[in-house]
Amino acid sequence: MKLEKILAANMAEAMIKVKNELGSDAIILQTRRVKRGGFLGIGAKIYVEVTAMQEDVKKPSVSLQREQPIGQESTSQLKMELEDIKHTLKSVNDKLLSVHTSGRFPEPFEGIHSKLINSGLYQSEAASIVEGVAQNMTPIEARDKTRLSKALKVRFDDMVKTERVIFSASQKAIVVGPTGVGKTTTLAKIAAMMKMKEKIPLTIVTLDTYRIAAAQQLKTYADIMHIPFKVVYTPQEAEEISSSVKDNLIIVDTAGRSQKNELKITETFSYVRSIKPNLIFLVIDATKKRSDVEDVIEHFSLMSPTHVILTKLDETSSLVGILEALKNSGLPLSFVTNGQNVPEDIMYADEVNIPSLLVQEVLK
Ligand SMILES: Nc1nc2c(ncn2[C@@H]2O[C@H](COP(=O)(O)OP(=O)(O)OP(=O)(O)O)[C@@H](O)[C@H]2O)c(=O)[nH]1
Ligand SMILES: [Mg+2]
Repeated sequence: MKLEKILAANMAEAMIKVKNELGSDAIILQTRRVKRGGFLGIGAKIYVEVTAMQEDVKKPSVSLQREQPIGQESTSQLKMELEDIKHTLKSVNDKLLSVHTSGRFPEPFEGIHSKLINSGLYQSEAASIVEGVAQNMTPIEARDKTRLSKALKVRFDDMVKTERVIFSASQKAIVVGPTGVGKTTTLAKIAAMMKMKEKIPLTIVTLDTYRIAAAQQLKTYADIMHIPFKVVYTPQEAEEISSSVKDNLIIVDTAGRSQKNELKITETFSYVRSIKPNLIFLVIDATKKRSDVEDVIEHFSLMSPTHVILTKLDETSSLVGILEALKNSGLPLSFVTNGQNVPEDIMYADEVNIPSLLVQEVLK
């Protein structure tokens, strides 16, 4: 650093000297008036003293003089910026770790994919749902549960097909299905609904003569509700009743048939044919495995069901697979039941937000 003090008689002269000695880009650091010469202060002359330095060393030097405090500020500012950068790097790293996965999809999509499979979907069905969701959001966005729920719900909306059945006095409805799924109980619930809420005149018929207790169970319900009740023993009797009961909704109960017993299913079918029902409800127990439900749908297709009733929703925590099976069957869901109480534990399927139930199942 070339720093010089230049003494001159006045400022103009000082400037010329500075320029000559340090160049035209020299920086003036200080000017002051000083006394020089004389003796004991007598006869001294006033000069101008200029402290200047050459331009190339100006900045460090100036900053040393003037910017000491600013330098301290810069250090703490630098520290803060460094902290910021560290923080940002950490969160980027966290996010990268969160999207890292050994599965087919990044998390949280992989988790949903597994849940869907646990809930009864096949690999390809689960993947198609997850792909649909992942098309519209990033894995990071999917960490927002509300957003993810909405996207999943859109997929489940497509899965559920409901249809409200409008009963009338000219119809004949029959319930069929495997043993113990809730046919008789559900029939009693529907009968109560039609009689008390819809005020439709009706007759209850049972074809279940294999167990005395079965007919008795239904008769008890019919008696309590003051509904005519008939037991049918042969397909001919079934045909007679079907044609003789006029201006009444006829609701027919059948004996439970294992989906594995085709002979018995065919036997029930002969009764069903003679009644000529316009509504055939296949009753499916929601606590069963999807593969069982598919079996039931396949074997009871002989009866050409028009609708499905899903029972025991209160006892299941896994509906996704069953609803996919229903979707594939093309059969609309008409009612769901959610308890043993007659008549209250039944709802029209379109009254229940089934897609939301499915979302809960997957995100719980
Ligand atoms: N938790 C629960 N239990 C139900 C529901 N519906 C029916 N049940 C019960 O399931 C059992 C069988 O019901 P039923 O109505 O006798 O079944 P079913 O299909 O007529 O049986 P079978 O005539 O023997 O083939 C009974 O204990 C009912 O109370 C339901 O929605 N939830
Ligand atoms: Mg029964």
